[in-house]
Amino acid sequence: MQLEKYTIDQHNEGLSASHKRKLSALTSDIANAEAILERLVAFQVAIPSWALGTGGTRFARFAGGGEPRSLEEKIEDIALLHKLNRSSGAISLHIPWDIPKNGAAIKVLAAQHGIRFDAMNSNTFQDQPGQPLSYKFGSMQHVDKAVRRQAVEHNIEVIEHGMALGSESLTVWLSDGSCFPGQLNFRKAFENTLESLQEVYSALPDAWKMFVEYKAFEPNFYSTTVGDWGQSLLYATKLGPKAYTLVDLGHHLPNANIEQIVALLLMEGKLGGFHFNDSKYGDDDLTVGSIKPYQLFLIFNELVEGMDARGMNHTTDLGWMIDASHNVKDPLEDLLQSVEAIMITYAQALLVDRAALQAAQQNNDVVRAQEALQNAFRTDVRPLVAEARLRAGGALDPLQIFRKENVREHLVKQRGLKTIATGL
Ligand code: PSV
Ligand code: MN
Ligand code: MN
Repeated sequence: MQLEKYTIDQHNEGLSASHKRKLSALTSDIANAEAILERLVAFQVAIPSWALGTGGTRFARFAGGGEPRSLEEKIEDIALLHKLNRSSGAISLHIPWDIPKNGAAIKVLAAQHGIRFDAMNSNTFQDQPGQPLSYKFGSMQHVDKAVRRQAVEHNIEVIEHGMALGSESLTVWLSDGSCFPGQLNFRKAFENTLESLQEVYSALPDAWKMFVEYKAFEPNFYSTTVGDWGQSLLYATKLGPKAYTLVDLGHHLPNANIEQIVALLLMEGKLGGFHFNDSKYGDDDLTVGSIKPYQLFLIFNELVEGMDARGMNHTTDLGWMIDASHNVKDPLEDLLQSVEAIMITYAQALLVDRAALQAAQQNNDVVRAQEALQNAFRTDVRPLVAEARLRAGGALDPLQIFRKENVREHLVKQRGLKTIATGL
């Protein structure tokens, strides 16, 4: 579906007066508004190829209409998001859910829409049709070297697909672990996994990074072989300078202090990137910022502080990816909400009065420290985020235009009512 530039311009004109009013009320109180705007315009979040269709639970999947039926259509959907918000200029692919049959052509198609390829994801947590050996009892941790070899070879293939697309990172998430005490020798499982990861690491091209994603539980419910940030950091440290930890917000035990994890990984130079989502109970993969927006703010606060302390580039030095997908919303509307939540939170973190916070910390002034954070968190920065979108050529209110232009209805007409997106 084509969304013409003049449609966006018209929409922006309609909202212009009220936007200007809100923006000037907000920026009159902010000293560094222009610097924040510049950073917001530059910031890009990768859309996961598996989030463009309705997700399911283990009980049911209620497919929506007009879902993308191919990788090409997924890229078209992301192009639409990017046209509206100008902050979704990247895609993260899952192999083999979204195998590019012709990598060069896919790369060109994506580039036409200003979309680049962020981390490639391998998949050794499912058996694929025709696969010789099963991952029922793990992949890289497996007691049988032949299974481990198969998992390593798959990862190397994923790297090759990524090279054709211009990606420069590989995310390895392993579901390996055990369901019952005694099932696994923890040390041997770790050593096997490390050896397998080392083999993949040695196949990484020079400019590439490897992200080791951890997860506390599920699908294994007694132990997970990359179960927390400590274990991920251990692997990443042993692997070498191209290996980093990837933080998925839904992968912790309840109430974990994720912002502290982020601060320490950054300090060690070992934070690789993010899978953004939100959760109330476990790995719920809900819309970013929908459940615990203050936690997200505290994470971004550490990110901004830690990246600035290390002189890192906010946009390019970490992998910013969404990993959310669920049952009841239009996936594209949901992704617009997730990206908006990330931009709002990033803007709030940029707004924190760092000097006031540092002074409060130095003087053990707990009340002022809390105020410094909450002043920023309680500021409605939406006009700033909208202004950044406007300056980048996007829409002041992406969701409004999505509904007004009947985007989903057009997609249903084009692709049909009963569509099943590839992937999950
Ligand atoms: C696992 O829960 C995970 O977070 C990993 O990132 C996977 O690649 C993704 O979800 C999709 O299942
Ligand atoms: Mn994830
Ligand atoms: Mn997950």
